[in-house]
Amino acid sequence: MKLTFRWQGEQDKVPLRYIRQIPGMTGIVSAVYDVKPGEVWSHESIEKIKKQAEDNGMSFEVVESVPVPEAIKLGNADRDRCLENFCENVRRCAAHGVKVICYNFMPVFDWTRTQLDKKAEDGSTSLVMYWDQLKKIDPSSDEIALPGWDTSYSKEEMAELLREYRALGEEGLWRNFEVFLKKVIPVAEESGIKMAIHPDDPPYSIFGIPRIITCEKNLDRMCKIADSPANGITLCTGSLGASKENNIPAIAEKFTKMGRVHFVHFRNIKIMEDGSFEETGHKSDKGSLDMWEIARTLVENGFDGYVRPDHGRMIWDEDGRPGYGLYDRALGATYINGLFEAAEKSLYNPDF
Ligand code: DNO
Repeated sequence: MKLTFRWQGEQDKVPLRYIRQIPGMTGIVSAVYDVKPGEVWSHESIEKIKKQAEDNGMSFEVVESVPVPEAIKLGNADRDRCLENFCENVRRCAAHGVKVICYNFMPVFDWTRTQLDKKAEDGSTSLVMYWDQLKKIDPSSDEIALPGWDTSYSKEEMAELLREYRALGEEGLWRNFEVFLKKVIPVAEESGIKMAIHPDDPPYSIFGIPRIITCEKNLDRMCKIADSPANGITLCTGSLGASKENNIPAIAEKFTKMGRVHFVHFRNIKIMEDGSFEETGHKSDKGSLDMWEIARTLVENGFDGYVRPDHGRMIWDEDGRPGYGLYDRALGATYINGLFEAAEKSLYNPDF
């Protein structure tokens, strides 16, 4: 396991010199943030991140994310140009030592939560998705917005996008995903890059917008479209785990055996009776996922890829981007170290 930490460039409140002090930290996960989705990243920008990481004793081998523009997901007139640019970004990342590219294929919104600062009993705050809060939002309104969503669209653009995606539906989105994979995976293969799709978060449709990277069956379908190790997965335990139907250790076992898990986002969530969920501390007994079982399964099936603590709670009065403070993610990192060390030692020494 190679322990990594997300760093959102110079705008990130967490300095690289702090990240390097987390025990076992080998590298950062980052991206070029000042270029619009669909455009090409400059060599200088990619090289700069690499240098910043290396100056701080770490590597930069995982990109999260190269964004997939709506033109590709919708398959509209600008698709071919955007696909060429996406492929060029894959080649350029490879040229600067990147090994894995995490991306997602979620229409319009990335992760969806209804509140970013829900206070827990111990005074910490975290991201939550409560159905009763979500139901209060009228999906036919052209003003739907949730905390954390992209605010760069005007109301009219947003309404139009929602309309187009609802018309496209799941099978339409699969068709456009197939076009994407058939074009990008051969380029990734040639460049030595492993693509690692991030599951939809949460893994079901919201407001009638299709979502397809949601479950084992759909991950299977995706793997078959381009049958190559370059066509892989970011196993985000908290995203897939937000559906009770997803058995995370079973998914981890299957796709690790297939050689398709290249990156792991390691976090816990607590699912409530009605399917709402809260992000919790990483430890197994804080949430619904058995984190030990997941770590052990990955190790026993030969996983040797990149792992990062995912969202953390806000603790110790830290002020920062919800989910991406230093303190709780650092605690998550040390927990990851503990679980993987135990799993590795017990695997190589059965008497352990
Ligand atoms: C949330 C992250 C996601 C992830 C993208 C990958 O904090 O896990 O935003 O970076 O979905 O493309």
